[in-house]
Amino acid sequence: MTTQKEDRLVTLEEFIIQAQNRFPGATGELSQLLRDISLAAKIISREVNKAGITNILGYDGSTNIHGESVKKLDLFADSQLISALERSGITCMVISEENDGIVQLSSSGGKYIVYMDPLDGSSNIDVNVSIGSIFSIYMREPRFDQTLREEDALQPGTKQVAAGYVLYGSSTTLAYTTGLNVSLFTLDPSLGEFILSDRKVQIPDHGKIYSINEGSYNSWELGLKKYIKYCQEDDQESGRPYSARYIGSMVADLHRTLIKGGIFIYPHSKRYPNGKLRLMYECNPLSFIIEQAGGMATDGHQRIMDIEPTAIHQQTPIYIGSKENVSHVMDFLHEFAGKEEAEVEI
Ligand code: P6P
Repeated sequence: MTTQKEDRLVTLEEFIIQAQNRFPGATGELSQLLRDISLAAKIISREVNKAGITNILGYDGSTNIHGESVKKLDLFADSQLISALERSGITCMVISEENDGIVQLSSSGGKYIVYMDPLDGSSNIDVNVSIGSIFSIYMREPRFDQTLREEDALQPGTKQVAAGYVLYGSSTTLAYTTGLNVSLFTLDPSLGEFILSDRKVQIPDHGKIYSINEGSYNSWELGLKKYIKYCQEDDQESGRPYSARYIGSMVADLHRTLIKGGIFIYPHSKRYPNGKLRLMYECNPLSFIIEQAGGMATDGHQRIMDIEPTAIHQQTPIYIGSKENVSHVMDFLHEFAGKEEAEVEI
C-alpha cells in the first residue's frame, strides 16, 4: 500500500527543487538552467506535434556545418533553446549542431556552457517518426580574462555537470541526469507540466535488441560483422537470434535501449571514417545518461566520456547500451582487430 504522498503527481519543477534542497550550498542556477531547457522543450513539443498543419515542415534551403539540409523545425528548436538559455543569464555560450561556431550569449559572464542538438533525427520529421533534443552542460573553466573561446568548451564528457534529452514521440518524454541517477518525466499537455514517471531509471544488464544501420555492413570492421552474425545465430538457450530495431533517430533508439536494454551502434565506415555521430552534443550526453543508468558507452577502444575533444563538432564511433552487450561486442572487436574477411570465413 503506497502512502498518499507517493501517489501524488511530482512535476519536474518540484523534482528539481527537491534535488536542489539536498545540497544546501546549491545556488539554484543549475536548477534554473534545467527549467529553461524544459520550457523550450514544451514549446518545441507543441510545434513538433502540429508541424503537419503549419508550413513548418520541410527544408529552409540552408545547410548546417555537416552539409545536411536544415529543416525549418531544426531552426525553430535551435532558436527556442537559445532564447530560453539567454533569458536566465547563467549560460555564457551555446554550441549547437545548427551553428558552425560558438554562440556567445548576452550573458557572457554566465558560469555554464551548453552543448545541444536542438532537433536530432530531423530527417524523420516529415515522416512522423520520433525525433529529439539533446543537451549537455559544462561549467565554464575559470580564466583570468573573460573572453570566450572555443577552447573553453573543449572538455571531456566526464566534466559534464548535467545532460539529458527530450523525445518527441507518442508522448513527450524528458530524461536528465546531474550525476545522481537518471530521472524520466512525461509531458502532460493538459497541465503543460512534465510529470515524474521514474526517479531512478536502470538499464537492464543485458538486452536482446541490437540497433545498427545494416546498410553499411560491407564497410564494417571484421569484429563487428562477426558480432552481428553472432546476434543473428539461432541459439534458443542464449535467447538468439536477437531482434533488430533501428529507427534512425538516435534519441529514439537510445531511449528504447535505456528502457529495454540491448545495444545501439554507429560504427566508423568508409562514408564516416570517424563515425557520424557528434561527440559533444550526441554521444557524450547520451553516454552520461546510459552510464548513470548502469550501462556502458565506448568508441570501440575507450570510454566515450574519456575522449579529449579537439573540435566542437567532432564525430566518433559509438557502441552504447547494456553493460554485457557492449562488453561482448568489444570482445569481438579486439579478437578480430586488424584481420580481414579473407583470413577467416564469416
Ligand atoms: P543513418 C539523424 O540524422 C542522426 O544524426 C541520428 O539521430 C541517427 O542515429 C543517425 O543520424 C542515423 O544515421 O546514417 O543511419 O541515417
